[in-house]
Amino acid sequence: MKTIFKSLFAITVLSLVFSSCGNGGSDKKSGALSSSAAEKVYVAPGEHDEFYAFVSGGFSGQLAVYGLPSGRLFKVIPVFSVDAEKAYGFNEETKPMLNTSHGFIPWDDSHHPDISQTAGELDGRWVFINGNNTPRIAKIDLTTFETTEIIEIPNSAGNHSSSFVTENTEYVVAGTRFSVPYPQKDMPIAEYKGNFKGALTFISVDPEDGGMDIKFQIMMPGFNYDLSHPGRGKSHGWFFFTTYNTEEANSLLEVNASQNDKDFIAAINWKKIEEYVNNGGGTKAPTNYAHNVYDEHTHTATSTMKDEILIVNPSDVPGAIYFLPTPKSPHGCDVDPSGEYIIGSGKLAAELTAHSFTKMLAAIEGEKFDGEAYGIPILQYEEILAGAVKQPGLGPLHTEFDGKGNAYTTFFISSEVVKWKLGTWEVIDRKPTYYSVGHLMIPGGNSRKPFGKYVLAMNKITKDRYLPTGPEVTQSAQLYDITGEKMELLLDFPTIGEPHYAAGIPADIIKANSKKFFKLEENKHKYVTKSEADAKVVRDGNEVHIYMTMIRSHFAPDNIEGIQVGDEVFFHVTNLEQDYDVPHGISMIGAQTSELLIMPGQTETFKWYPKNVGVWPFYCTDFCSALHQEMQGYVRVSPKGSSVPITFTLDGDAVDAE
Ligand code: K7E
Ligand code: CUA
Repeated sequence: MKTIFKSLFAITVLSLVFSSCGNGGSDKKSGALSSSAAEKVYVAPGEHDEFYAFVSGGFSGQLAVYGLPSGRLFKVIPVFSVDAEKAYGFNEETKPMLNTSHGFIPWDDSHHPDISQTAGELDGRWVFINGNNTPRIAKIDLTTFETTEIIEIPNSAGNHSSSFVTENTEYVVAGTRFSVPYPQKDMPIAEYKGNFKGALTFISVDPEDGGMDIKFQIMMPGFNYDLSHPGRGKSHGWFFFTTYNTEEANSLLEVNASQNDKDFIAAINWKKIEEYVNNGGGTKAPTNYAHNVYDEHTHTATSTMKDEILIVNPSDVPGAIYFLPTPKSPHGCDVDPSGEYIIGSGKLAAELTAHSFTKMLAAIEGEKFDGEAYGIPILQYEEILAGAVKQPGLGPLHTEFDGKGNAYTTFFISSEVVKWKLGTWEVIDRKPTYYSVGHLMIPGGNSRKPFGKYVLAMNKITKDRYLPTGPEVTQSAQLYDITGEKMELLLDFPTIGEPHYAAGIPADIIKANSKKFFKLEENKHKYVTKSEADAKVVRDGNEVHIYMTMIRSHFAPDNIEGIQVGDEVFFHVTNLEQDYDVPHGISMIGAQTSELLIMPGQTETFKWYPKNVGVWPFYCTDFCSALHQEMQGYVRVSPKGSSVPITFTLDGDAVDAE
């Protein structure tokens, strides 16, 4: 987004962009903090943070887990991108997680994590996140902190107005940023207008196991659908999506998509559409998308291709979809905890617009329409407007809420967080960010019950804030105390990739459920080895399967002979430990994968193609005990067709393969 905004605003507010990006000097000195700020973020050795923050990795495709208020990084959870540290996408078990209708896609751009809710409050079961580029939604299990499901979104392109949950996690919702031909076909791009479609996808979530399934997809007019949020409380049952490019331009959008004085927020009565669909409504259409599920007991993912989807056209369900005119290419779309106010952040607008849900319903009832777009009624702006925050800053992007009647909005161009009051629309405070802030996050700020103690601002530019690291410098988060009338900057900390959005939650909701290890007796992996006595090596043509175990501080088997150049060697490795925090790793010289990092009770597999005759070592990659350096083994590789039989050593004794 950095690029988009730079070019977008360069036209009109070049000087502001530069002054806001800052270059040290007085701005930097204003960052000097009182010692009380240091105390507020200091988490003593051995103490735990009060909150988890799940911060998206943006172009890293991952999700990083930090503690707040300390800003300490605990884990990077691999989601849409392969991760050599954890073997995600490298071992045979997780490769299916990255399967799509375009084949194996080892990367994506992850933007918006959202934590599951029950009755509008965070329940800490799962966190969902979108992959923008090859449209996908992932689910991370918050007992294991592992990605356990990825569903591809067909008919979508630039899956950006995603992935936000309704207040009982009935649905996780995904909207397309780019409209595309539907169905996809070879056609002139110049014929975009009126012919492309924007798909909004409602993915049901099983309340028991969290299983995702595309329930229906609404084929909207060919606008860009930028961000979205569910209604909550009184507006539960509705979903709101910002749109831009209602001009339906297909070239030089920075000019051509900034023509209309107002674009729209699309208000979708999903309950009404759900009812329609449950009664047999909608049209089944052929499609092709991947649904990938990781099973914690087999420790293995499977990928299933789906070939059908239920399509709903807006005209099929009259009275379910309306357009709320909203000034100037709105980006963020945020709903306050009461569900009454729908905030649209017009990137080019002088004020911040708040629509009233109550007035929206009245306007629908009274048919206060101002024409229509592709058959969808446009409500009269004045009839639905709750109020506007006047001259709040430049380039508003995103808003969060503290649950005490205040809202906090980020301003990309003027690089600040502005606190304002819901209902009176007055600005209460503003604090600079360093620099060019995108999203901000208050733990639970996306639910009916925010925990309004801190706000975390996520910044795009950090020049001069940290030690230089060549042309690429880190992006950054900044933590503010929001317990008082005025915000107080407490902390800067660097982030992984580009942090777009984040989701925060009190640690107490999650930490008691955090899994400590996998039970070996529950391990149903196809190639599990549950004891050293069962370890073996089996040749099947040119495939060799090594059933291996690991425990402090040895592998079984450790020496293996009878492998030949040209074999396809599978290492199926089970960690026999049944204790917290005792992973072992394994790496093999010349293997074209990463190492594997295997948790206690877990089995993982990698393939090795021996190319050269000789005796080749493997070793444990995780310093697991005082004798970690002794945790090693050898594979003897003979020429193709050699008569050396398969043998291996178990517990120091040579064993012949049966
Ligand atoms: Cu504003 Cu992708 Cu939510 Cu980035 S988006 S900032
Ligand atoms: Cu096992 Cu080091």
